[in-house]
Amino acid sequence: TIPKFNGMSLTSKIMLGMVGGLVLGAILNMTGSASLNAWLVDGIFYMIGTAFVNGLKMLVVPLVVFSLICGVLGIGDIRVLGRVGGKSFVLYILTTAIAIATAILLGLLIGPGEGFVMEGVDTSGVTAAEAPSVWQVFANIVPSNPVAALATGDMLQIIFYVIVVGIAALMLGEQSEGFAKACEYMNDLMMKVVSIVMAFAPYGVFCLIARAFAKEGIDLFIPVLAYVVTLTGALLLHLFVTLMLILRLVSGLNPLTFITKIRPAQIFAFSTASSNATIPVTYRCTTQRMGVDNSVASFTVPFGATINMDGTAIMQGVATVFLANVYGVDLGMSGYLTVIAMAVLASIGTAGVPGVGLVMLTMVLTQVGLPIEGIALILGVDRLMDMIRTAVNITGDAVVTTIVAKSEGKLDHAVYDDPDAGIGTD
Ligand code: DAS
Repeated sequence: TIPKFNGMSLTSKIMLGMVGGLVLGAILNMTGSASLNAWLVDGIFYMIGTAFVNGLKMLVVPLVVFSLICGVLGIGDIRVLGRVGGKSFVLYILTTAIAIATAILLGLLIGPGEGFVMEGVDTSGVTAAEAPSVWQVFANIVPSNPVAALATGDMLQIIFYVIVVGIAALMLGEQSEGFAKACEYMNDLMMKVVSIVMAFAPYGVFCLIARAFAKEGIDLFIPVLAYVVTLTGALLLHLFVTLMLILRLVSGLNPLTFITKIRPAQIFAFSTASSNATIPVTYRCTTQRMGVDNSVASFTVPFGATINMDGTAIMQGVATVFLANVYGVDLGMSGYLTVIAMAVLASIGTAGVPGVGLVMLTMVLTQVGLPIEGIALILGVDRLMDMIRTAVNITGDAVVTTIVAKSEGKLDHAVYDDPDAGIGTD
């Protein structure tokens, strides 16, 4: 969990940073002198804001490597991996792709940020990166040089290589004990690094927002509200309609029972904004309240917390549409298809800790040629959005867990249908 400083939680410090930056930026926009802006806005605020954004990018590669290795090693028996892993992997990817497609459609429908083009930002250099052909994308998934992939942060290749290494480690059986322990430790270490960087978020947010509003003025806030409304709408749509429809159609189970029994895990996910921290609650909800057998949940729940992030993918879809509108860049169909592919793969690599979805967003934006500075506009509201999307993330994990258990004959219907099953274990 994020450390608390002098009583104020990090969440409230980030909110304070956002509001403070907004107010100061607006004042500087109305009254600031050229020299003041030169050394304050384009000096100190630029330096701290950029350093913070670099700090976020610094987390991506090591975080993905170790959280994903732990996800694969957590499997145990390779045969189990094949069947349960295969089913859950397909369902996780499918639900995430549906999530991001819904998000982009809703974003294009509502058009957050439209009509507001960031003045003074030279978008001539911002052209959507030419989406490579799908054959290239899949051929290039295999890294010719894994060290280069790590160095350049080529996420597709890193994810592929890490999964292969994980399977190899499983094949070595007991010999991999030490390796698995080391990966567990490195994973925990990386989570700590995330929390160190997130501790600077209030200051980074303050400087990024102050600079953005000093340059653009208060009317920048209006389109951000449109972003929040669009994103929240897309998240709720996925949570209460899409996921429940999939559960009903694929497994025939009663969605109302499910949504009642998963609530404790959703509340915990919302308050911690961390899928990883919620794993024990998601695990207990699916096993003791819904009757999923341990042999399935023990893999699909942590695996889902590692690779399945429907809420995060939705944020990345809406944020990309929003920033494309704000920077006046027309991504076109190929651009949005690239976003869907990258967001699905980025959500695979996002570890379930607070705020990392934003870190992955930098990768999606870079891929489509949008300036990552645009993140400043949504950073202030991201903490609240993170809490909502994390609840969506773990709901997606639980839906797939239940579907896979049912398909493997590993779901106890008596428990699922018993309204009082497992009460008191949450
Ligand atoms: N908060 C992350 C999670 O735990 C996801 C995100 O940051 O988008 O799911």
